[in-house]
Amino acid sequence: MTLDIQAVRQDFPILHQEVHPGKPLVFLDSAASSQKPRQVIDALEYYYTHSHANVHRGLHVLSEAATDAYEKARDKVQKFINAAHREEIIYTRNTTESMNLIVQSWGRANLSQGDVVILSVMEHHANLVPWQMLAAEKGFTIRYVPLCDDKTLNMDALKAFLREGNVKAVSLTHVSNVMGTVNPLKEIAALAHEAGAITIGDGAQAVPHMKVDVQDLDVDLYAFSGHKMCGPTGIGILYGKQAILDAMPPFMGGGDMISRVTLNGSTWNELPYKFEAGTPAIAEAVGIGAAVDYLSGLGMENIHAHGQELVEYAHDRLAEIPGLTLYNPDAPYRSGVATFTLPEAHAHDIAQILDSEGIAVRAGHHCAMPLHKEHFHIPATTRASFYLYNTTEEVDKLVDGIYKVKKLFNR
Ligand code: 7TS
Repeated sequence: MTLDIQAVRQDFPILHQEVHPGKPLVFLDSAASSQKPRQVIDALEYYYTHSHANVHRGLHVLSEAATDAYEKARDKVQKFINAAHREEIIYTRNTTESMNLIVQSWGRANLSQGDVVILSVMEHHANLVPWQMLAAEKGFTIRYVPLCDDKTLNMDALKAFLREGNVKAVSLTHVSNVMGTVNPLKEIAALAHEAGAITIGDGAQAVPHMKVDVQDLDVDLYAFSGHKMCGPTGIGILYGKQAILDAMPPFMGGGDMISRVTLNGSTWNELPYKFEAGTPAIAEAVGIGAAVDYLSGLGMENIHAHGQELVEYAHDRLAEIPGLTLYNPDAPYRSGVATFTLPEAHAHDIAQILDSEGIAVRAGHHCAMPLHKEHFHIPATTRASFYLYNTTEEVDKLVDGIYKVKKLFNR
């Protein structure tokens, strides 16, 4: 173990409770939303206790303190993903809002009939539905990259789509929230650029688990959520290369995003404020800054190594269970999740019985309906997802819980 997991667990107050009598919480649903360490909770409390006022508006002490905290958090996020400039970090509400911003701003300005946008069958709805909505209006074509038998992205198919021409954007998840497949985003960005397309990365499941360096990846736009990486809900990030963000029109109009307003029209503020209309999620921005400090303090390499170790262990243990089907690719292309079905029980029944044992997992299509229905041809899976506070003992409890499900259904 590269992390002192017991020490890490002490940082997360929520983990130390029984959710049913005699059943301590085993939280295996961090891909949906992670828990928060004391350090982040304290930062929120400190902010509200000492520094709150609106940002960028008042000349008084508290407004300056709030603005300072809000902007310092931006610097932390910039450093965390190695963006070249602080102006390239836009605060949004979550990955979903970041993707909608990209589609409605960049997409609306750049896409029309005859153009092609490449997505994949493994995308979360956040990187599917906004594109479909705009395509219905603008008439551009969406191509979906299929998967290989080993549940990795079919790179030959992606290359073939790029060769066909007219591709304006390749927008792909960095890590699948269902399979944990890690897509080779750096290689994909190079291929897309060669074909004259921009690359957009959905980093919701990547940033919490691995060192992400946006300059090394050379992605043009990249989205992620604070709440999946130990930060609060209500704060997300859109990273974009400065030249691309500069050329993009605003997504929302209102206060803060303007330079000058007259009754005949308005001009826009500079980056990043052009995309931050209205009073932003100030405390939540401070919270994501604290989360970045926390993760950096433990070391993303250590967090990644721990995640890999847990996932290997979980896959090995789950594979021993008779009849269980796993929906994860082989190493080294996987991260953070163990997703499965049992022939004898529906995914929701499995999750409910596991919950009665204190084990929190998620069941359903995990907002990846096409992957379930049109690729795997199944209605639902059960997903256990792991994070820095999980242990191999918790994986053992999951396995014991699954045996209990089998016993109940095979009576
Ligand atoms: N993209 C991916 C890959 C995700 O996993 C999620 C959330 C999103 C986008 C959307 O993030 P949000 O913060 O805007 O909601 N995924 C999940 C999940 O797997 N279970 O619950 C939410």
